[in-house]
Amino acid sequence: MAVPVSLLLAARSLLLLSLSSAAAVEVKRPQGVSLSNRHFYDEYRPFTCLDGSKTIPFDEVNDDYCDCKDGSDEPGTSACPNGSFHCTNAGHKPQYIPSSRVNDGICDCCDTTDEYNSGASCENTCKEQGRKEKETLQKMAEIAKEGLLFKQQLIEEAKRSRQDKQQALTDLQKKKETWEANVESLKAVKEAVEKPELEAKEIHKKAWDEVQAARKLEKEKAKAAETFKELDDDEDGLVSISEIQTHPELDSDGDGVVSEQEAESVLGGVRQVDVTSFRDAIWAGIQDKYKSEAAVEIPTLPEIPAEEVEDGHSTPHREEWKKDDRDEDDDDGGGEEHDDDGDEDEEEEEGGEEDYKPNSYLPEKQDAGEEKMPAYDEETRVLIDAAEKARNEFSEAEKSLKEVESLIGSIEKELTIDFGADGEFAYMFSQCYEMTTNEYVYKLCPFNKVAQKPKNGGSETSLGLWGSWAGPENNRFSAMKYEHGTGCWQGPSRSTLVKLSCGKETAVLSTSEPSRCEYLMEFSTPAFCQEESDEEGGDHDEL
Ligand code: MAN
Repeated sequence: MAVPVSLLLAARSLLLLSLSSAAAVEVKRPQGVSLSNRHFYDEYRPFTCLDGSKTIPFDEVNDDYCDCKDGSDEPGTSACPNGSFHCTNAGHKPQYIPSSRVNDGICDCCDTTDEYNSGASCENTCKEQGRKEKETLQKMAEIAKEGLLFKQQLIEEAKRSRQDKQQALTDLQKKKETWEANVESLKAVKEAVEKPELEAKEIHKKAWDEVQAARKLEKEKAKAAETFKELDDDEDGLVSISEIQTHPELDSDGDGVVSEQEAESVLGGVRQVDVTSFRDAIWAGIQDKYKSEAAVEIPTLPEIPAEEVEDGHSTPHREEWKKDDRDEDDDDGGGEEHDDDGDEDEEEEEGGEEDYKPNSYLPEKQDAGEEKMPAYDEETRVLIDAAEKARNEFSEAEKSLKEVESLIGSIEKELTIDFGADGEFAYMFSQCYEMTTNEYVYKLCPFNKVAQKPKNGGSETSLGLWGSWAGPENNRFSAMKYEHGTGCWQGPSRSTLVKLSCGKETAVLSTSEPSRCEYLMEFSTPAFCQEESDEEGGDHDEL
């Protein structure tokens, strides 16, 4: 039956010891020498120090004078500072103690042999200690036995789960291919239906742009006609040179007066124009300069000292209006508006009259700029709906493909992790185990991360991400290393070494921080319970 190596070895040692110690009573050897070293101490020959450095007559062994550098000539006295005294400890474990403790009045060996000449009253406790140790070992052996049974189940489970995962991976690869094909064909469908959709939308938009352009033209015409009416002071249906001259802003040479020639030039070289010529040939040339006679003055303006206005220190409010107006002009591409917008023009000029009506003007201004494109016609709607549907189907397919790819990615990742010689550690993947100390809750999620969280609230600190197995070469799975956790202030990033032991339960047994930001965890798991192996046998009786 399989029992853990360590326990069997210990039990075997006990047995060997009781046998060897029984024999030791019979075999003559110097004080403090073990049975296996006895042959070095032959009373019929000179003694050679165990390090080979010197040979002395045998009667100088244990003569309370240190001859050998390695202390080997005085195993049974305290003469050599580096000597070792062997106690056989029959009934328990043999032991070496520093020979300085020999006959020092303190009982070190359970068989009392270290105090053979001190008069100390020592009691032989080897049997009792051996019994206790045996009990402990038996308990441990039982645990290991049960642990090993668990481990077998874990291995079986890991095998099954690995096969399931591999099967799932194969299925998912197939699904992925299907989704890839789906995505491709749905993309083609989408592109095919988006083309007529775009064309129809463009046609709709173009038609709307045309309507808007026509409306704008109408507005401009109306504005021209309105201006004509305003200029035609004598209402004879013609705008004449003298009527142009009443508008000093149309002066071109900067002398503040519109001369006859200037007025004639404004009128395109004639003395008077009718409404059609004005609208078609004159208005565009003067509309930027022209100030409507109905233009309003902004009420706050007169209160602003001239220097301030010049210095650019006028009130922001007014500046805002001016800016709005300029924006509006830009939007309109310099064109004029029909009647409704007349107020706006009035407002933008500073020399306006008292009929300034900001409240009636503002909403109209907004309405004019924000007229919405009418809804699509039925035919376009049908095309848009079809394209919309194709887009949805395409993006759903893309989503499904991404999901499948991410599943494949995580299964592949899991399959590459080293879960032990027989996959026995696989069961703890995607599990977490916690341990609470006075200050923190520690969390170990094997093959993933270690974290620490203050018990009384606060955020989690990473004590490392899964790095690698970190046991010695002949026992690699005895420790795990988690690295690159949260950086330690003025120090390295946090890391954790997890030492594994055999146990029936999977649990964190202890946590500590042996050096700042370097953590140590003891972790028990049945997966670490091991069977006896021949290489690990041997007599542990010696140095
Ligand atoms: C936190 C914890 C401790 C650590 C210190 C280092 O308080 O992570 O474990 O020693 O930071 O500053």
